[in-house]
Order: sequence, then C-alpha cells, then structure tokens
Amino acid sequence: MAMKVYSRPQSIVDMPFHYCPGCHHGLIHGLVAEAIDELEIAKKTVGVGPVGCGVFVYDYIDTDMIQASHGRAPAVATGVKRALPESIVFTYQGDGDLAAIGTSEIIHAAARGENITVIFVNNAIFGMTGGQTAPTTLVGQTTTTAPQGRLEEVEGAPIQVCEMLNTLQKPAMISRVSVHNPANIMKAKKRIKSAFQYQLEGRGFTFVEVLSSCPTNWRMSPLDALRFIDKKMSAYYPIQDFRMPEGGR
Ligand SMILES: Cc1ncc(C[n+]2csc(CCOP(=O)(O)OP(=O)(O)O)c2C)c(N)n1
Ligand code: SF4
Repeated sequence: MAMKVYSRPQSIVDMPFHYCPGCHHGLIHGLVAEAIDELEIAKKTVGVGPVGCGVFVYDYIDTDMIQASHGRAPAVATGVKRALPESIVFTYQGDGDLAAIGTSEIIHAAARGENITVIFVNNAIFGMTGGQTAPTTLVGQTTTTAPQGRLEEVEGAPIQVCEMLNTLQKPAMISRVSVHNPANIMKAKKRIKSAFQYQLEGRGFTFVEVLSSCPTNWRMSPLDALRFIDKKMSAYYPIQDFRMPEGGR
C-alpha cells in the first residue's frame, strides 16, 4: 500500500515550478514555507522579495508579500516590522541583491538589530541577469564578466557576509547552511525555523545564509553544481553557526 511521506507545505502555492532544473531557489522556498507552517505564523507573516531570480518568491509563498527594489529589502522589512510589530517579517535575497547594491542596507539593519529574519541565498553569481560576477563569486570561478575566472588582483576577494556581519554587536543569530545534500537540507530547515522562532521571541536580527546552486550560469549539470558547493563553495564559505542567542539551539 502506498504511504504518503511528503506533501506540499500549506504555505506554498500550488503552481507550476518555473526555476531552472537543479536551481535551489524552489527548495529554499519550501523550507521557509515549512517553517512558517510549523510555527503557525502564516497569517501574520510578511515576506519581502528581492530583485533577481528569487523575486518570484512572492508567487510561491502564501503569506503577505512585498517586493523591494535592488538591495532595499532590509529597509522595507524594517518599516513593516516597526509599523506592525506583531507581524513576522522576513526578507529573501540573493547575493547580487544583498551583497552588491544592498550592502549598506544589510549592514545597517543588522547593526540596528532589527527584529527581522533575513534569508540570504548565496549562489555566487548574478543569476537572473545572465551570470555576471557577484561580490561572492569565488576566485577562479568563471562568469560572463570574468571569462578567465575571477582574479583577486582585479575584483578583490569574495565577500564573506556572515563573517562581516559577525563583527557587529547587535545581530542575535548568524548562521550559514547549505542545501546540497539531505543532511544539510535538514539542518538548513532547522536553522530557518529557529530564525523565525527567535523573531517570535523578540530576540532581534536573525540571519541565515544558504549556499545554493545556479547550474545554468555556472554552466554545470545539477549534479556537478552540488559537487561544486560541497568541494569549492563550502571551503570558502564554511557551513557553521557564527552566533546563536543565549539559550538558543
Ligand atoms: C534597481 C535595480 N537595479 C538592477 C536591476 C537588475 N538586476 C535584476 S536581477 C539582478 C541580479 C540578481 O542577482 P542575485 O541577487 O544574485 O540573484 P539570483 O538571480 O542569482 O537569484 C540585477 C542586477 C534591477 N532589477 N533593479
Ligand atoms: S538562472 Fe540560476 S538562480 Fe536563476 S533560476 Fe536559473 S539556476 Fe536558478
């Protein structure tokens, strides 16, 4: 007899999936939705979407959603949370959005310790606009604007956002997770749920970076993209908790 082992999270809209094969955006949307379901916060949650492929988070997650212009999601989320303190507010941002034009927004929201949750999807490239170098592109990684590979002498060293935010006093939680295999997916889910839980408890700014694939612009098969995260990305972007609130798990 067939046994149901998985069903679509309630907070995910039942619609055709449009991301590229092997892209992790859809999987990460699912983890956010599962956390929202389990904490029973869908009715009071407001999401803020980015520019970039993840902009379509507003089509998939069945909560109130807003879209912010490039990099401004933390500022928009700050406004929503301050106007509606009982709401649970999260941003969902790619690395081009958050770590390029949005650098100042994320630093200052974190420095203020805003009681919001940031889901930062690091796929080391500008996905939607055709695979240009992002602040997070690895040294040696080829992109459309670095066909010979990123050169540290020319483009600088990639920005490690968790490490940078971890120099600030106010953030309550900073964690880097990945979704390149089942064990890491389970841990990613746990951290995303904790981030929302801490916000519910009013503990302040919670930040979860998720190492993620872009097989299309990495010019790799989905399987090779998983290996790239495992071998290359996680070497430069270690998967670890940088900061957890007192008494947090
Ligand atoms: C104000 C503004 N500036 C620039 C753009 C162009 N733009 C759209 S998506 C994007 C890059 C997004 O890359 P990333 O945040 O890494 O997301 P991904 O597509 O990889 O998920 C850029 C520069 C825009 N849409 N709006
Ligand atoms: S371009 Fe990259 S980030 Fe965008 S949907 Fe395709 S795989 Fe995902």
